[in-house]
Amino acid sequence: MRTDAATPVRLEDYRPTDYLIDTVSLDVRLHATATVVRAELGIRPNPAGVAGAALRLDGDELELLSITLDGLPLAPTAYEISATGLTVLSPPQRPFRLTMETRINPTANTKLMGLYRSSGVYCTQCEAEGFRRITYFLDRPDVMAVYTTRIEADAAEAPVLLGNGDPVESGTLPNGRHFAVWRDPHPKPCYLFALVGGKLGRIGGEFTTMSGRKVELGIYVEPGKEARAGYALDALIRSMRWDETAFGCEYDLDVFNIVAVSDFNMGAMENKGLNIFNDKYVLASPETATDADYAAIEAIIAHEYFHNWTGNRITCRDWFQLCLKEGLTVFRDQEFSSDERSRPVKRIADVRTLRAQQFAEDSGPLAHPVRPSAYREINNFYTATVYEKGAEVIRMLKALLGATTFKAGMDLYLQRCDGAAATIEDFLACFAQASGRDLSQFSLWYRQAGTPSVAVRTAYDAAARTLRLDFAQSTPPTPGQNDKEPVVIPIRLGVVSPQGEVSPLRTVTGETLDDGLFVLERTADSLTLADIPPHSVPSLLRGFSAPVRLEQELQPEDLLTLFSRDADPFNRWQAAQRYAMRLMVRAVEALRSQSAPVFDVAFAQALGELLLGVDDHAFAAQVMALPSEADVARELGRDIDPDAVLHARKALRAFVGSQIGDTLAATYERLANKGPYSPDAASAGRRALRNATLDLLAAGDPARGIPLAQAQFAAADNMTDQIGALAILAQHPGDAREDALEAFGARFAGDPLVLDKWFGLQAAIPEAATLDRVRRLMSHPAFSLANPNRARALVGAFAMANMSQFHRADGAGYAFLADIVLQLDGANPQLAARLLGAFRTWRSLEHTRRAKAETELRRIAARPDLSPDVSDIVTRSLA
Ligand code: B3K
Ligand code: ZN
Repeated sequence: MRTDAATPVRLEDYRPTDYLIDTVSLDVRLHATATVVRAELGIRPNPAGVAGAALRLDGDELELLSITLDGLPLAPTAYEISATGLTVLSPPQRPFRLTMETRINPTANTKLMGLYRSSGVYCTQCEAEGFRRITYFLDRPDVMAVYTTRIEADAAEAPVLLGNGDPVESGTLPNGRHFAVWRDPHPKPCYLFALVGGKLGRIGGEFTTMSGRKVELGIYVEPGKEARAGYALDALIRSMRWDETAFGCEYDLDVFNIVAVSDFNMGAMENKGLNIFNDKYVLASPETATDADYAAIEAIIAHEYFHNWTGNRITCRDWFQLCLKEGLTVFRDQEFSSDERSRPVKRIADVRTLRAQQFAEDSGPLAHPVRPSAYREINNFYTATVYEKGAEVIRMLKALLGATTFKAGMDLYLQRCDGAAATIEDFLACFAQASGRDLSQFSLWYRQAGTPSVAVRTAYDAAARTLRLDFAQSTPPTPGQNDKEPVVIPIRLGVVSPQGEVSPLRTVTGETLDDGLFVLERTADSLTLADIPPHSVPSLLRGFSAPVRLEQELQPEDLLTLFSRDADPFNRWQAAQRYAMRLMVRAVEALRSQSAPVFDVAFAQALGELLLGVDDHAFAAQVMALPSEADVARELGRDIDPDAVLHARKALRAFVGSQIGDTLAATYERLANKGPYSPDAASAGRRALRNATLDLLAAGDPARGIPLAQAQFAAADNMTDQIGALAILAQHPGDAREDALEAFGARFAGDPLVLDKWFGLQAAIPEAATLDRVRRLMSHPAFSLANPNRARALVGAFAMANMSQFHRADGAGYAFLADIVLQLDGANPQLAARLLGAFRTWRSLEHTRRAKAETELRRIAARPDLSPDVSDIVTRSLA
């Protein structure tokens, strides 16, 4: 079916279903190619629907074997089947039982939606619309039912059988088969359904909830990898405790299971009581996982667990409300990681991601509001905008209302909407009630796409000692939204004087700025502060208090003041980044006019001074990581020449590395490992800074840095140090690099998750030979395009983490990706559409590349029978 002509689903067209499904009883007889699913649905007319309407159930790639209504076979004239569903033409207008048997083929399911097999393990993925690939159903989140699942399988093939909820029965059957019955008492939408069957190893734990309920915890992994699941279990227990303390949310079943599988389209899935994870976000050991992996495991384990309240108990009325669960749950997992680790460092890392992913999305053809108003393929809306910007909107709400009122609003939401399929309006109403405020202008953040800019002009009156700040906001047009309204922007600010922080901040009219918060609501507004000493510098948007671009003219000396003295760590980091950005943008301009870039010694010295007095290693590591090529490209905005950006950044790194080489080398020595590896935040911070100093040292003085990297690579007892050294070596062509790559590839030949790092690192080498290297690696025995982790590690890294090579001037990078997308589309459209997203910035490139990118996008668009996923992305990209 061609779907580019299909009518989009629109938020404004929402209406309740004509029927409700209250109970679902499933009997799934697992078989590799012919699984039979018997579904008994307890259905009744919905009082809110149209009386007497036909009952249209969704279905996809199902083979119907039988259908009965209240136990009697349904006449062939009483129903119709199509490629997208089954319609019972005139269902009874009273409660009734519809029983259907369908046959499905899990082995042929390469889309990884519905029931499929991953390395022989049967597993499911139903969000957003996968349940219709298991049985005919009202596959939408506002239909909530109580599920009982009986799973039957060959006992040798699938000794472990898991379902949602609590186990109620199990037993053996003739012919080597066995069964298990699971019951989930909590009504849920079908996207939260899950089952697993396979040979799996288990580690277990126990958790006692705040009201004394004992919960049995299990983490299931590939047999033999149990020891690598310990950190995930620890993170789960900490998450459960934290959610009770921070949000009062208690777990509500006797069992909580997590299963790790190796073929998964995303990170993980919050199925009720049975989370299914990409094994990349469960398995960790010092030798195979980096500190960043440990942090990601902690965050994702927490995220999926937190969904139990924000997502599962309170679910979404329709998929337009996706941010209701995702934005809020990202906010919650970010808070958790901030409490478990360093809050400022977590904030810096999150803002880096937000800018890299969401700002990039928001400024291109795929821009959409946090709550979109129409979609052709919902799977394409699991985006940085829905997730990350969605979390920023919650954070702003907290900033505007204050922590206490925000808590009251959350409590009201968790109590009032519990058990409901809710909307953003329901959510905001709780905060409006708790605060007594009108949140209608605030709600614009959900409807209006695009990243607002806030331009600031400052004027100091030396005689009056006043500082006037003039703010003006504007949001650029985005697809379908040309005219923008002003949004509510919380700007946290301070003033850094030569004597230190000006506190408290007072306006000329005598008001104190509570918490240093200024709220910009109109297109333009101003603020005049009293008693400001001369040579003070305003520190704006502290902690990145709103997801906006700040345009503030700051001179190098102002940036140095903020960098060395700002009380807000985020803005200290931001000042250094801004300084580096200024230097790189000038370098790009210099390269454009064929002159050599000139840098500023003061900047390098400031970084050196930070290292001399450093106590927060993780923070310093964030400072040393200069803005990425993509950051620079976004700053330039248009007519981007990725080669110039690459060279400008290389040149600045080489300059800094050579200016402060001795300090870098001394810091590297001082931070050497003592004692065995531990993934805790402080140790991870030390390793991060040590690797960052070596990286800059090697950039400035390869003769000094490369041997150190080689030694570190050879001696490393943990993956962070090993891959850190390898990443440095990879930047420098030559034998040292090739030898290390070969040694690493041989050492981890049997460990696909580790090889992913190796694939990714090679795909990101910014050299013309990389595309051929990537092509070669595609025929490596460990590579398979069918596995999403492998595809993302190699092809994804090339397209998204190697700006200069994906955007090669000859267009070969674009052609390569387009071929892969077309090749993958038939098998796994979700993955194909994700990879295609790499084109999202194509319009901001210089004209030759722009034309080449367009040619490839048009080639994809012209292909008949594209999946809805790819068709949607390519159409919007070209619009
Ligand atoms: N809710 C899932 C994502 C499902 C994606 C479907 N295409 C994981 C998460 O956000 O927690
Ligand atoms: Zn989520």
